[in-house]
Amino acid sequence: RESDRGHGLALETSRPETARPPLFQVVLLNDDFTPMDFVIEVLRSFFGMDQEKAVQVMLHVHTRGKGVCGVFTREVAETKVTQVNEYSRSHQHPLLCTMEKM
Ligand code: TYC
Repeated sequence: RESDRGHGLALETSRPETARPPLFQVVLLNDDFTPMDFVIEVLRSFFGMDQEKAVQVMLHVHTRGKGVCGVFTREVAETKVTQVNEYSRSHQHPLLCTMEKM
């Protein structure tokens, strides 16, 4: 944001400003039914986590109610949310994924 970077005069005349796209957290929600192993599989396959990280994030969601799977630009975040929700539904699990603007 302009206010984060200064007024753009004098000290920064030679550095062109580069726009940063808005970022979105992709968030996994807890539920009482989805098996822990299925959530771990989702975190590994859609978000590239190793086993240890996936267990850590799954347990965070299980105990705290929700948790961040990753931070992406809008289109990538929307694609992740759709793919995870369709995958969960196709396996008859109620697991839900959403996105939140940062
Ligand atoms: N609460 C689920 C259980 O006890 C596990 C779970 C974790 C479900 C994370 C969803 O996003 C989730 N089987």
